[in-house]
Amino acid sequence: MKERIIMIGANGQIGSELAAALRQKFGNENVITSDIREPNNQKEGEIFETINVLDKEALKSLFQKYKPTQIYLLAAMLSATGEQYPQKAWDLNMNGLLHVLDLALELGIKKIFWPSSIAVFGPHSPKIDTAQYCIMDPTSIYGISKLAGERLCEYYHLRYGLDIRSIRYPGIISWKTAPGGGTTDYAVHIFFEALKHGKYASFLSADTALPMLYMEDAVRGTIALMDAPSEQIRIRSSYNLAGLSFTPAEIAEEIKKILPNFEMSYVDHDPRQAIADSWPASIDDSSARKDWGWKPRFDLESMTKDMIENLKRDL
Ligand code: AKB
Repeated sequence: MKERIIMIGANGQIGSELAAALRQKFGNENVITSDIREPNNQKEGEIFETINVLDKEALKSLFQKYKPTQIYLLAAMLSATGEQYPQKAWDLNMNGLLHVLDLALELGIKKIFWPSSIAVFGPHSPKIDTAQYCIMDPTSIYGISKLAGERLCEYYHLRYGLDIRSIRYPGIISWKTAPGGGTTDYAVHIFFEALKHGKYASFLSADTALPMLYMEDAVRGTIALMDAPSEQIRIRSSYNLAGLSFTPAEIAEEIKKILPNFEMSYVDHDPRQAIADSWPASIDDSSARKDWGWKPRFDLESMTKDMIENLKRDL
């Protein structure tokens, strides 16, 4: 079957690179990107539509116009910004998802990708190699909305047969588009600052380990999940996915191997520390490996090298 994709929230960190990979795979005419803001780097031949996911009628018109077979819903408010605007975060993250799920049912769109996050875990979840199924007591509004979203996704699959697929993304590290409003953002900012100013003040403490994933792995993993035969997708809430895991002190050491003059310092009392402290340090992704063959390619050393090489050329 010929696929046609609509991506919502396509201008963000993951959307911009995922959309490029999907356009390569399916062709420009079959990938429609959308966001609440115009993109600043649209290329000739690419189709973009401005849309607010909270405007259900506009969303319906968009779906009726392009008749997609797949929706990627990436519009969301992340953890740190969510703590500043909890009601807005809940509204965007929940109602955006509900609009897409309901319209998918109404218009017969079968396949949906929706990202969850390691933020679904909380202080009582195991910290190391956090399992797919365990205690989940998220304390951030973002994590609470993602956990509720996971339950909705599974419900719409079980009750209505929607082919929904999801990944619990860890922090995503990338050099093309910066992240915005997350707790894991330091792991991207550190590279930009190391190359521009030779130093970085981390808002997380030296020993705060968090799960992370390099963008190339994230894009490859997302497309592999969406390509897998439906019967292989045994988890319809969201899959744990691991790449690498490190602390600010460890990444600083790795950067110093390439940029020996790099200086790292730490800022006290940042509100993002409490969010990070409630999250896992590492993730067990054996279900994703077993069900649809997930395997990351980048470790701390190769990711650091690739980031610095690309940013050096780009900055
Ligand atoms: C965030 O830090 O909020 C995100 C996430 C882990 O989902 N990067």
